[in-house]
Amino acid sequence: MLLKYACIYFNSPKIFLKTHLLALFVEFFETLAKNIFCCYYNNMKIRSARYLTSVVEKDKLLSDGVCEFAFVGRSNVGKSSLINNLCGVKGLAKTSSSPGATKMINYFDINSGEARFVDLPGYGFHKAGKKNQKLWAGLIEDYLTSSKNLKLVLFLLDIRHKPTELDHIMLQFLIETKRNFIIVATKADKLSKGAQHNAVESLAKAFGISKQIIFTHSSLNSQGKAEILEYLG
Ligand SMILES: Nc1nc2c(ncn2[C@@H]2O[C@H](COP(=O)(O)OP(=O)(O)OP(=O)(O)O)[C@@H](O)[C@H]2O)c(=O)[nH]1
Ligand SMILES: [Mg+2]
Repeated sequence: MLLKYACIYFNSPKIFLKTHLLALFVEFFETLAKNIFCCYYNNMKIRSARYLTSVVEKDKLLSDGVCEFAFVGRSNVGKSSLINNLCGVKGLAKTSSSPGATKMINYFDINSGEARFVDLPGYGFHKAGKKNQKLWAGLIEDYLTSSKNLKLVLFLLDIRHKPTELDHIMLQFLIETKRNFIIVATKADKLSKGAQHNAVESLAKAFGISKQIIFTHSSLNSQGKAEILEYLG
């Protein structure tokens, strides 16, 4: 790039000025696009992460143009743990060994307004009671259908288990609502590398999707963290 500018400059200062101004112009609009449309990340480097707010009503969902990454999946699959691991902050999102820990839509600010992580309540937890399950399903659906700033859904599945009926319903929902998504196969530390490989093959087959959008992850040893962050970037 520098060499190109040098050649242009020595051949014609006027052309250089024009080219330089054009480059500045392009750079300005790229920065503007990055901030407004949140689609020009080069690399997601999480420098800071903090809890922002929690929401239980559709009309309180945030809609201020900051791009969002949402974490969905069954209760206890490891959504909040994944958020904590990606952010490198223990206890940022509340985790629990009993399913049903996340009962609201919890927003986390990334890099002071650059992006947001959205921790959604889990589905399929029968002990939550019918009323709560309905409330949570409604919240998840409201968020996934109405969020204008949702850039990517991280759809989590426990690497040890076959997708449930509800997981298949979620997959169909994401496809029908045309959401970009990746699959994160969680708790990878529970399986050997060979078994992980087989589990990813079976998952791709069961869902009819490419293995390229399936990431394995462990919040215990951070396996897959770098690859997921690179994809988010
Ligand atoms: N071994 C292992 N355990 C994990 C991993 N990720 C999460 N867990 C455990 O799984 C349990 C549930 O984790 P959470 O992160 O709270 O799961 P969640 O999906 O947010 O659950 P809900 O909020 O109830 O929907 C906790 O006991 C975690 O410590 C992992 O990668 N490896
Ligand atoms: Mg949770």
